[in-house]
Amino acid sequence: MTDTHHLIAAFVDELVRCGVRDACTSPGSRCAPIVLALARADGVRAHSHVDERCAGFYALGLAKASGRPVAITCTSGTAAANLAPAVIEASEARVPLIVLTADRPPELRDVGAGQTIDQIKLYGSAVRWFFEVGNHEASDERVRWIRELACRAVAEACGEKPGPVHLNWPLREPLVAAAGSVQVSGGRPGREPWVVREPPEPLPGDLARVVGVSARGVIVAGRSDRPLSELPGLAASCGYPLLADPLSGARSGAAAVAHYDLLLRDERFAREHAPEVVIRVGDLPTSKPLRGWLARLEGVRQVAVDPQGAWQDPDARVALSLRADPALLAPPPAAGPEWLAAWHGADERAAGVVGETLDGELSELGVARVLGERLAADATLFVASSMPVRLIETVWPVRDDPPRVLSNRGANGIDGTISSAFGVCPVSAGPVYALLGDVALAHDVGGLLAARRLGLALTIVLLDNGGGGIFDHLPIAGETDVYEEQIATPTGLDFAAIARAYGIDYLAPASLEELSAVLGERSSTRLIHIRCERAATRDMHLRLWQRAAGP
Ligand SMILES: Cc1ncc(C[n+]2csc(CCOP(=O)(O)OP(=O)(O)O)c2C)c(N)n1
Repeated sequence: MTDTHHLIAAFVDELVRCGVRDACTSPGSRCAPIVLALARADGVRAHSHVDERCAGFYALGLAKASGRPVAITCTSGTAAANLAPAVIEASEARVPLIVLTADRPPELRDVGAGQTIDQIKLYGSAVRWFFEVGNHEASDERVRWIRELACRAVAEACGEKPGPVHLNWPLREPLVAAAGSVQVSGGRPGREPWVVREPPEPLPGDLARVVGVSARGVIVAGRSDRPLSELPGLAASCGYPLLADPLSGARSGAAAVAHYDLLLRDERFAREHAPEVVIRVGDLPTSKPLRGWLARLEGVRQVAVDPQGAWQDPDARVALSLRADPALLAPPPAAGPEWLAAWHGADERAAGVVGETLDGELSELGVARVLGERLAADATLFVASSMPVRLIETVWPVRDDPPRVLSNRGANGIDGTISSAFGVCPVSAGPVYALLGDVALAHDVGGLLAARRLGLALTIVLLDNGGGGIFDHLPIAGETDVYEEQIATPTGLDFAAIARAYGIDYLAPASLEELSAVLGERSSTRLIHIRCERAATRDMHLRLWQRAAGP
């Protein structure tokens, strides 16, 4: 047992005082001092993972769902490199992670010692702050310093632009301290943090000042750090149609228009319903027709609202970047009622087209629709990049009590979806679901280990269409000599056997009714296997788009 163990124990104690409640660990020898401290600390749940890549994505899910920073540790070498995908997603999606990598001390670097790589600034510009911790004696002075370091790590991760921070810890032997031999020293009375950094004040935004006169406006809402639950009220009060991606948590209320993705495929509708002003809140929605429409609007004032003033403008159309909290917006002057009524009339017709086209069939769109109708208000759906995120955007209805929807849409990777969905489970009161494709499941199949090892209850809805269905909609699908093997990449996996291997329940409903009937149950993790054909899915999309685009 060394001074290092005392210092790490003080550091972890300080993380707890600063609001950290969960930590992810993975096995190793070099990281043992940090793993021991996290696993033995009061007030921290240590979630153990075999694979660091899974651990990173699990931590991401935990942090997204809890709204708290999550600590994560791993051993030296490629273990630390395996956290990179989750660190990058956390940076893009602005999620606070505190990454604590174990490293060899300086005398063992660059001299052929085992499991040693250059870990200095390993994650490059993806972290808000990097710090090489060094080795220190556990004097009162250094205990004070390490407590302040922990506060700073949390403050940087939860700062104006939240994101990951990286602390690299050179650790010398002995790496093990017996239970009860480490004292947690220092610390302010009453479990106060050593340093409190006031969070940035939420800024109000006055849309009345920005818009000025009564105008035909629309509000466009995408993924945000927290559900944009105030927007439906704001949109209703000014009569602006609310075009809200389910990821925004705002597809709700009297002004919401559910089927904008379909409506804006009709060029005439898009032209005739061009607004005079656009208020954009959060990330841009995924919908290609909506993005294209926003990009084409000429002479229309577009205002981007973001608490951190983030640039969400790939087409350079934003005229005003309003740094404001979406919860503190004063509405613009109301538009005339005929404006919203025109959108609603079209939305109702589009809902009819969706109903006719889906026709109660067990299809990818049908499954997405059932989830949108049936998931309870306290449920969370973790939705994969690729088609699942687009399916729900296309067919989810407007609901007064929508379930929470999360996704890894910062960097749009298909990796880590299972692990992130599992990370949501321990911090959610309601049931948790994942919706993903077969390639995404194959990518993170190791994430299934969390079900049994951590005793979690996740309902995985697998849309198994034999490869990456999204590519069937792209020009690459025409390159038939290479397409199937190199791009669509059907995996040929036996998912029932995979479920058995990981000790999770397996169901294969034969109809949407059977699917609906099992959605409510949950006591353990289960895989709901929906078999579908890529060609049939593509045809259904084409039918839907053609009908929506009108004669
Ligand atoms: C980590 C990562 N690798 C590759 C891609 C490119 N990619 C986008 S979608 C996709 C295929 C996904 O297939 P599947 O999960 O079966 O979903 P589907 O397209 O059928 O909805 C791939 C490989 C990505 N987004 N992220």
